[in-house]
Amino acid sequence: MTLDVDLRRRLLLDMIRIRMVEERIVDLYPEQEMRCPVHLSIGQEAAAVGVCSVLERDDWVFSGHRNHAHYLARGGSLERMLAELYGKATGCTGGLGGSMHLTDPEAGFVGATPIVGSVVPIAVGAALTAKFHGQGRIVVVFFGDAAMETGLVHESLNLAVVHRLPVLFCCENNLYSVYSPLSVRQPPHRTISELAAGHGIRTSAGDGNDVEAVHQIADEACVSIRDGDGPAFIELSTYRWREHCGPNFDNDLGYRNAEEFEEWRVGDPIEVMAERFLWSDRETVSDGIREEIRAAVAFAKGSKYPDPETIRYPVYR
Ligand SMILES: Cc1ncc(C[n+]2csc(CCOP(=O)(O)OP(=O)(O)O)c2C)c(N)n1
Ligand SMILES: [Mg+2]
Repeated sequence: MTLDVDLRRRLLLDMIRIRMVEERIVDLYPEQEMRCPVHLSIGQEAAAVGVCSVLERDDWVFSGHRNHAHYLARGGSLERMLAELYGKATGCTGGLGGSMHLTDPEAGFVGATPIVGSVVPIAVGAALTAKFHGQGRIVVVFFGDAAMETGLVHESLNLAVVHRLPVLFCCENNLYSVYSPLSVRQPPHRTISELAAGHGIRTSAGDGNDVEAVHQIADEACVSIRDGDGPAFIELSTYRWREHCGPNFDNDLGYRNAEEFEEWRVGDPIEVMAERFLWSDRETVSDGIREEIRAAVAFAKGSKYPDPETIRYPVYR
């Protein structure tokens, strides 16, 4: 099925915008004004954009430590995201959370938690609420391949299947948990989607760097969830370009080789899509995004730090 031309353009632009935001974070990080760790999604934009493109306004999205792309693809405020990274009171979490705790409930991005796998049961709880209220809302939760090695993700999958909850589990398989490849963590003859399928959940897998393929896989899964058929699981293959945490490249560390990196770099989700899509205004569009980012950085840098008194509010209020 060929997607509508306006949709294809939007998918491409959303990926470019996310890439440009994160590359700006790369430039600014050495100034040491963003004092939180950052886990960049550069190279993984298609998964976030493709999945979020099938969602309705009322749906809820959750994520983990690598959540910038999900937040932006869902329509979270860029100004408030950058202010959060700068630890400012205008940040989306009041400057108290940093990069790994973004939230924009108005946009339908409920939140993110950085303990591996920990957000998954929270999302399943939200799906139970959504089912209880019966308004047709579905919940989407993004997590990495390593989360599939935590017990609570399997408990969550089981519970979601038993109660036929309206939740889409999106596993972004980028092959690594920090420096450990899947090959030292999981048996070679068993894929992540097979592992999920063992729970009796509707499961599919696809090229997570092909935004149109992601859109279609996610769309089919969400249609099934909205039809009341219970939860679904999708495994999206992708690759992180930068170091696990931080703005640099770390290929010199030797945990992955140059050939593997180059293979994935050539499969850049943005360039793959840009080649399929003839357009003449890439420069103009990029200039507009650059200006949006410039204004958001100025907003973030110009905002005040939170009053130290507020640090107790989220705990004791
Ligand atoms: C329970 C727990 N153990 C260890 C960590 C440290 N840690 C942070 S991210 C990460 C790897 C996560 O890998 P994956 O889930 O595949 O996501 P990716 O970073 O590849 O996007 C680890 C081990 C943690 N945050 N939580
Ligand atoms: Mg991973």
